[in-house]
Amino acid sequence: MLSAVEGREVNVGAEQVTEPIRVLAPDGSAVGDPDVGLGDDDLRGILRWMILARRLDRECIALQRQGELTVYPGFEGQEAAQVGSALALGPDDFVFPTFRELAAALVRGVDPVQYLAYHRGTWHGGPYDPRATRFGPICIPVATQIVHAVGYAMGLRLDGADACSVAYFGDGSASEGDFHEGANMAAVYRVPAILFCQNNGWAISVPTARQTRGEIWRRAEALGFPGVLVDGDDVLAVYRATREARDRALGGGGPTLIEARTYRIGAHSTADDAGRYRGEAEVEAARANDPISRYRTWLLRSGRADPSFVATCEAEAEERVSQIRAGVISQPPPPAEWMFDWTYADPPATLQGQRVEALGDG
Ligand SMILES: Cc1ncc(C[n+]2csc(CCOP(=O)(O)OP(=O)(O)O)c2C)c(N)n1
Ligand SMILES: [Mg+2]
Repeated sequence: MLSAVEGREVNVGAEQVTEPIRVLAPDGSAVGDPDVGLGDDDLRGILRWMILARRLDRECIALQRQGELTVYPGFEGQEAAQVGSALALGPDDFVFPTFRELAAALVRGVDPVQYLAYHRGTWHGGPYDPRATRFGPICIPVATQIVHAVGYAMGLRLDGADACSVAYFGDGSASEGDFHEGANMAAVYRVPAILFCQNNGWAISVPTARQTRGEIWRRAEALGFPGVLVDGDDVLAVYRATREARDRALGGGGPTLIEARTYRIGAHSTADDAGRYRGEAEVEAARANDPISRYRTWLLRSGRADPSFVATCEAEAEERVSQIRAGVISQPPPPAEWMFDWTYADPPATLQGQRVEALGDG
């Protein structure tokens, strides 16, 4: 039976209507047990991470507008989903991200300057060492990282390792064959994997309601493993759901599908104009549901932090982000000959011609 981990069901049908599991209501009041097994220092640390993540995200958008990054996919509004899930992992767990998990990367200890080399176009693919922080390369082809995460988890199981893998993906990615194939393999081989879907309601301009008729978290039951629906803007609920999924994975209980329902305030990326397909009213509603204010309100009201702590976090974020900014803009462009290197052992004549034209060196 999956009932212990299901969301509270209020209606089932074509609409996405199940009430997600929640610890904190949008106004910051506790509606579930806020004891997720963390001490006060760690609870304050969650806010520190979310404030830093948002500050960095906004800086990245500014950097792109200033011509310092080529394109950048923002995540404002998704800080709780990313920070809460990443903090629930152990050091040996391996994360397989999409292209939007900069907040999770920060938590894992990835150097943001190296990470952003990808978006600056100074390196392609693996600007950081995935083994150092156990955070895989930025993955652009949607849903392919799910297959990688499941394969990695099969390896973990064969090795008898005390770790799990996590695949992040979006609601749109859940329509890809890779999701279905990966999720089924994860179930059949009972691998220690967490399939973590951030459902922001949109896949670029396609709303979730036109993407799928059912609810994503429910698909797990059909494949024979637990699915959980969690409020993705409630960092404590996300942390708890991910922790439980991890405990299950490490205990031999196999995979878990987590659907974290959230909303992204900004456009799909700096190359997108969301005003062409979504109304301002839903964005305003999401602003009122902000994950950082929700958590900050709870921390302050419960006496675990005071306003000076919040001010310190903001000042620290400002300082760290200005260092990151300096690191990013000091990266020189890569040598122009890289455009021609490493693709062909014997470059065709057309490419040779272009090389001579660009570099003058044949
Ligand atoms: C295989 C593949 N098809 C299409 C694209 C183009 N594309 C990039 S992001 C995206 C939508 C992804 O939506 P979702 O999974 O909900 O993630 P979100 O962008 O909302 O975080 C698409 C179709 C791609 N990157 N890879
Ligand atoms: Mg989406």
